[in-house]
Amino acid sequence: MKKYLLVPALVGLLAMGACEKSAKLSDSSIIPLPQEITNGSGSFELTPEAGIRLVGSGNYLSKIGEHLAEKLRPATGFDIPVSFDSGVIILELTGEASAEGYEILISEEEVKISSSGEAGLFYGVETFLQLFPPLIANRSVQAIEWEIPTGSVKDSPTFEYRGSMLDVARHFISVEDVKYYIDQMAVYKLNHLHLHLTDDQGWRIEIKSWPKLTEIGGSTQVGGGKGGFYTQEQYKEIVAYAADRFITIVPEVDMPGHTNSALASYGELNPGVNLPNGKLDSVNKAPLDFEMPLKNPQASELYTGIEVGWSTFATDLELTYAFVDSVVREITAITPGPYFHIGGDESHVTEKDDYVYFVERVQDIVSKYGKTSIGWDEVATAKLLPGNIAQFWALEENAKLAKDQGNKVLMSPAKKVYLDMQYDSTSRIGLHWAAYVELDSAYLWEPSEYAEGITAADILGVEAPLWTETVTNRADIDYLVFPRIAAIAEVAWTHKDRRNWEGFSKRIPVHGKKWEIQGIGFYKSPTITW
Ligand code: TNX
Repeated sequence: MKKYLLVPALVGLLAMGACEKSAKLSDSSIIPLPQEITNGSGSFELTPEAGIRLVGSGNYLSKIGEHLAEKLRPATGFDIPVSFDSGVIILELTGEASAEGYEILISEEEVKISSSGEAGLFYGVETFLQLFPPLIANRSVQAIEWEIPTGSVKDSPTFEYRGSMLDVARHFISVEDVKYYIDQMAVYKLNHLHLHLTDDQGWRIEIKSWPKLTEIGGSTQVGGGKGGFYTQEQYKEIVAYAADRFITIVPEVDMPGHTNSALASYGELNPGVNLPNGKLDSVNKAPLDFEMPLKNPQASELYTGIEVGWSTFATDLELTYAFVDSVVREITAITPGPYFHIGGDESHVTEKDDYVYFVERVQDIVSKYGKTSIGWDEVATAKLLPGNIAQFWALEENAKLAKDQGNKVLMSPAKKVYLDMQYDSTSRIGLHWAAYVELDSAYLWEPSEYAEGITAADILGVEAPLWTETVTNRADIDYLVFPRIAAIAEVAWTHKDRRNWEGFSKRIPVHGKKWEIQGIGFYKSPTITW
């Protein structure tokens, strides 16, 4: 009798053993999916004795080591010292390049993450962190074994620009929440954060030579709340925080349309066709003397609604270009990244010729301050300077115009990557003018096949904007951004031949578990078995 009872128990034990053995590196829920994963046959266990050993030299090397240790310490409860002397987790910087590719080698004894660039090393660390069970995201000690499968990863991004945008103009987003967003972007290897700093409803960046922009223009937001703005010191703090995570800040001043907050602050910039109450007037058509302090003859009223396309700068006044020059000068002086975004969208009340003239002059100003302009796709109706970028969001013919001028396109098709689009008609916030964007839809597209005539060689990268007409707090951000940001990050990073929805849909629930642990209220898309 006993003999027979033993059999099922033995089978059970064997099955458990087999199950542990079969945990393969390639079954890990890494997002974005690495380009190459090779399985080993054992496992590496992180123990209380584990340390991080740095090899090489670079400004950020120690920070990368500390970043990894900080992520591992709370849930494991281990010390995880970071040093140049010893440790079973080796972070090796093999060059000084800005390379984003990396390799991970996991044996039973040690883990080696290497790259010729610090960004690559950082991404290797992010991938490594994703190999641990989701409990690693806990802030308190979890009594489990921290085992990961052996094997190797070889990875590099498909597109060099992988971004997201925060519209901090419609609703102001605090420095703290921007930093939180940067942390989330880093997990998914996004490397550009575009800040939409100005719009009709608010001006969110201190400009010392034009102080009323924030005094008046920064004083409200959609719905009439108190608004807010970043001082230049706070902006620098955001830039530095992002840089530590290999994220470049791309500042945007949207113009000549979407400018009511500036026009409410300095009426001198107002051609008089842009009052929210619909009144027309023709003041300021004559050139003004632009000695400070400025008179304020025709300031428009502050605006807290969500209509678009009704405001414009006076494009025929030299004052306007003196203004733009000061704004670009002050912002570029505190922006180390190569880009300055000039907006250019939905300027429906700017005459076509005036629009083209304006865009060309503003590009020259940006270039004078050593930066490359990015503009929403309409800017391609003007003559773009070499190297400038058109951000495709709506019109394929504009993307084509950019390509035909030899300029690159940044892909932000509203129907796929607009994070403010509702998931479906029941979504509690969001808009739906472009589409309802379910998680599978955000995943199932390929940048190099999306717009007629635009191939991989024409594409700088992919960016997912979060417009904030309906977004008022962090819970709203979480709900619209997660899980779509993970899908879009994979579209931007992982080569199309390696991507498929089935694989993604199996990996994303592990991320859901981590989000839950972190208190991120993500959208539980019904396309996924969470
Ligand atoms: C269009 S996309 C806009 C924004 C709005 C957004 C809302 C673009 C370049 N312009 O002004 O916030 O739609 O989805």
